[in-house]
Amino acid sequence: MSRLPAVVRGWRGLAVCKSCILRRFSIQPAQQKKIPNRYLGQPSPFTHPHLLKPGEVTPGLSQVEYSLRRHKLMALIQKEAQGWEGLDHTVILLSNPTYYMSNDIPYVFHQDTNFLYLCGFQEPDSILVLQSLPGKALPSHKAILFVPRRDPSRELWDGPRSGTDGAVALTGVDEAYTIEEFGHLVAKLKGESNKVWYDVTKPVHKELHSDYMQPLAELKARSKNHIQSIRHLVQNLRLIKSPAEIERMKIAGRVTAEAFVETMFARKSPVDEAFLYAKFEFECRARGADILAYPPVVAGGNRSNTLHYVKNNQLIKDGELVLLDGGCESSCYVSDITRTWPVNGRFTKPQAELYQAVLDIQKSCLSLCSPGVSLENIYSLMLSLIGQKLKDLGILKSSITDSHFFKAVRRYCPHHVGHYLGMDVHDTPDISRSVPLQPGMVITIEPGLYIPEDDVSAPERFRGIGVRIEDDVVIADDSPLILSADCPKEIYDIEQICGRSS
Ligand SMILES: [Mn+2]
Repeated sequence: MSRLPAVVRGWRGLAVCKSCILRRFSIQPAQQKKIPNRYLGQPSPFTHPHLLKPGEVTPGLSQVEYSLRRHKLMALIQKEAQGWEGLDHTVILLSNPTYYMSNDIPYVFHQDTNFLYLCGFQEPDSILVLQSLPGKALPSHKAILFVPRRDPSRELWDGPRSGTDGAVALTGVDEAYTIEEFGHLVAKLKGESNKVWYDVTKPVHKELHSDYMQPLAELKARSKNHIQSIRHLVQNLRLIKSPAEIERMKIAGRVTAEAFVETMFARKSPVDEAFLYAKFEFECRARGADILAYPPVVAGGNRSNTLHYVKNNQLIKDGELVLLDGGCESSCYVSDITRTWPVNGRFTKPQAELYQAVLDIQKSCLSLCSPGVSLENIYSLMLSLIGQKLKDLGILKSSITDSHFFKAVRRYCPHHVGHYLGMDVHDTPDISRSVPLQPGMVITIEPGLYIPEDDVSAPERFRGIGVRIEDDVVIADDSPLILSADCPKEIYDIEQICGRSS
């Protein structure tokens, strides 16, 4: 707190920063409540000082940052709510439940990212409520968490819970109650003067939804004051990353890039895809990643032409390429990188030709990553470039007519050039790819060429080869920042690494 500029006391225990340019949003929580001297349901600066600094809710992200996010959301609601003056606004977000692998055996818990984005609370079966204040204009609001109550008999099995005091002290929300008390709040929201913002169509916690929110939604649907979705507003905020978020994404990118280098170097052919999978995961986690961000694709030979190949259980033969599409999650932010390399350390001539073609296209696409250009724009460029390369390589006839051109190109690259990246791999999925890129957006650029072995129309020497090269890119005013820059992709560099004897 001491690093922050001078503050004056503001409304409701929040302090208003006088000197900040973003004065409208420049708030910071009141004096931080003391974190209980015990283990909470997630790392705290007290129990995990190697992960969190004082004032941080999750590694690298402070209570101030989370508070700012909530205020920005309420400011967006203020804009959307014009014409409904006089209503009280309540935002409700559910956490994820615990999912079970089999009877009594839970999967590792992973929090819903919209919920996490707005409060950083990492326990299941919780609810975040943002409530406008009577007589005060938005974005003024109160942030409340409903959390699992402390229960020694459950904590014996599942580990400590934060409880209401821990939740408030750790996250900096204004108030916390046990989840059983949520019903009292719902009862107050039934009135016509209450506007509720909640995702009825995609509830993330089925039980909490059917117990509390479904009946409320049905009641509201019969009135003129329907429940309004909140998802698109949260995604609009999540689309532009803050400097602190970019720092987390740099870590995820660097960790993954290093894991790729280790995996390329690890073992020569013949090698089991499962070994490379395990090696990649080990190297990510050994560097502090929490989990892999998704089941990686580790595809040798022709299997790289199956875009979502995740069985990863075949032997890769000498002379084959392996395509590894993998990423990790580190402190709530993910990476998503793809590299393709020869398991024996040497590209064959056709492999090198196809690889170089994809690399050239990928670099052209990267050079377009600047404000004002959209992912759709880059996709169009990618399709044209792929078409030209396919002609140069003799895979497409140069006489192909325009009407068949893009259909043929899409056969050899059926996926888009990229997607938004952040807390989720396919981040902010409801945001159109036609939106002009802005500084702070993070995207992937991942052109590929896939020539299945049974494609008799392609020259025989290319059949069974699939190549994708994927980098993670932060859009900036000047040149873009490549988060995966430490991951080699030039043929020479890859052969140097893969060709070294381990
Ligand atoms: Mn991707």
